[in-house]
Amino acid sequence: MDKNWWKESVVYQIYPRSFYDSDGDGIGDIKGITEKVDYLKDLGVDVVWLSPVYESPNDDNGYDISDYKAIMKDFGTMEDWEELRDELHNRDMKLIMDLVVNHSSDEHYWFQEAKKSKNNPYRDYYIWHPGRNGREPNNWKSSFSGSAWEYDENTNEYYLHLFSKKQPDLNWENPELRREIYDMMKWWLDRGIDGFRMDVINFISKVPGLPDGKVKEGEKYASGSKYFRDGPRIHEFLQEMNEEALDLYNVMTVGEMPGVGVEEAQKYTDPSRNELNMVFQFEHMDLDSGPNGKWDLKPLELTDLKESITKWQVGLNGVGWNSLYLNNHDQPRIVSRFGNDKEYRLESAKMLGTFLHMLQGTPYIYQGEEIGMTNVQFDSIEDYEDIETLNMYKEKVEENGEDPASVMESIYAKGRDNARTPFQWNHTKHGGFTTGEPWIKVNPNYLNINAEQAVEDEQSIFHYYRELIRLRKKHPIIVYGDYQLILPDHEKIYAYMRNYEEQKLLVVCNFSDDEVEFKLPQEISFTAEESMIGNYGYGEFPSDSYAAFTLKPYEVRVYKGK
Ligand code: TEU
Repeated sequence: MDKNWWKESVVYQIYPRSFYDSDGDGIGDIKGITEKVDYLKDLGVDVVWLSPVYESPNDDNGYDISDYKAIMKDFGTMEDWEELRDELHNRDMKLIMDLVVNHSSDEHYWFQEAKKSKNNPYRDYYIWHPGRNGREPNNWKSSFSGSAWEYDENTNEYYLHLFSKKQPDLNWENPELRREIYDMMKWWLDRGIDGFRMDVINFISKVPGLPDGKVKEGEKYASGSKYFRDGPRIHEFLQEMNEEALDLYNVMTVGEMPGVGVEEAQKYTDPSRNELNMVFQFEHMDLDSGPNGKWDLKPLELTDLKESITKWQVGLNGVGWNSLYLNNHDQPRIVSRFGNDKEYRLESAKMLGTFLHMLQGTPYIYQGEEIGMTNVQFDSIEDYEDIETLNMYKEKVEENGEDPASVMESIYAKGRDNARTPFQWNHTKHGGFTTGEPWIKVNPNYLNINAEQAVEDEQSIFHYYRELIRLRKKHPIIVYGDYQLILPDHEKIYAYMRNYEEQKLLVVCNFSDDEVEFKLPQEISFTAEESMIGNYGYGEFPSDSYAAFTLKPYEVRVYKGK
């Protein structure tokens, strides 16, 4: 397997709006991030991924871009951005930017022109269609509720928007549009960035004719994903993007790909195909979703997690490369989700971090994960800001007459604002995030859960994550070893081995609130030499008992041996 810097790195995702506000306007900004680069260096991460910082009307917090080459005024200036880049580079950290090119904002110049008339030169940069029997051109739904089409009165046609109506989809069939995107990418690459995270990049190629999807019983619109996910020209477009832009630079790429399967991901990440270094897949994030629409809840079955993770670990081994994540700005906080944020917050956060960082792939940490930030419950829907959450509430409660309390339960468990409450820096007002009024309320638990406390306390999740990152630098087996599941049917313990050259790692994770007996299956040959890390006083495990022991709630142990 080829060695690459991005395989050996740990990436830290920053959602700028919620990270640190340097000027007291209640909104996180770029200068705020620059003030915190030493905190990131101290944690030990190698790469920072910035969620969008471009000019945007903020219908979807920057994922609706109105100018790809300008910095959002709320976040600062291009000089601020250059300073951040330099401060990261001076500390040997890299910077990757979000590339959102499945859609733009409707306030982008291209769309402003496109909607002027049917023969405007920019018209074909977007996807326009006449209506069908006085209704939308097809039955696709938007990810953010309602139809995926919006009627434009002026030209008497509809435009496609897979997300909000302020996020019109770009028409990748148009070669001039593609050229503009590659030029824009080179413009950023020439400014010294180290790569891109590409938003919903497996949605950019749509099946010609945009056929209807199948409407589920009781629903108004259908998922059209069959006709735009991993579409007919996607691989061609990505290869072209490499030839025209990325190949000229030594950078990393990660494509966000809802619904992607492992076979398709093999193609996307096989280096000989020259498409992407890795993808964000969603299978493990969907295991606790029920069948009844958005954020329908279902408890996680550990055996499902094993099956899914194992499929990806084995499927990409030696073929492509995995990204590893349990959190991002769209997902609830993992300690509240697969862990226990009440009785075992520290233990379960450390166990989940170990589980993830010991797998094969590049780990991503989302801001606040390293201090064990949790989900939030605001009493009123008025306190929520996320467009997906607000649209979903409106559709379910106001249009379908569902019980508001049960809709709120879904939002508490799955809503995106769980990840977007301000970073908790210290125990002062608003968690030290801002001296003003924050754009979204701070989680009231900042008094106990904050970075200042975590940095001071040697037993904190923060210090534990530092150690996980340090270990990765020291032991190539963590990066390059292959993966082998053990105890596939156990409902509480997730255990696996890593193998590399003459070495082995044994990783044993208790995913439950109970004490559980672990016994190494007889057919597995392993002799422990040292205990590498653990969350109940590591280093103290008697080395002769590695093959059978009792795990405390959420305990994790990692042994290195032969
Ligand atoms: O997310 C795409 C995506 O997968 C989300 O729609 C996700 O499925 C959903 O939010 C889960 O509740 C990307 C960005 O990460 C997201 O923030 C943007 O809103 C979206 O694309 C549109 O750009």
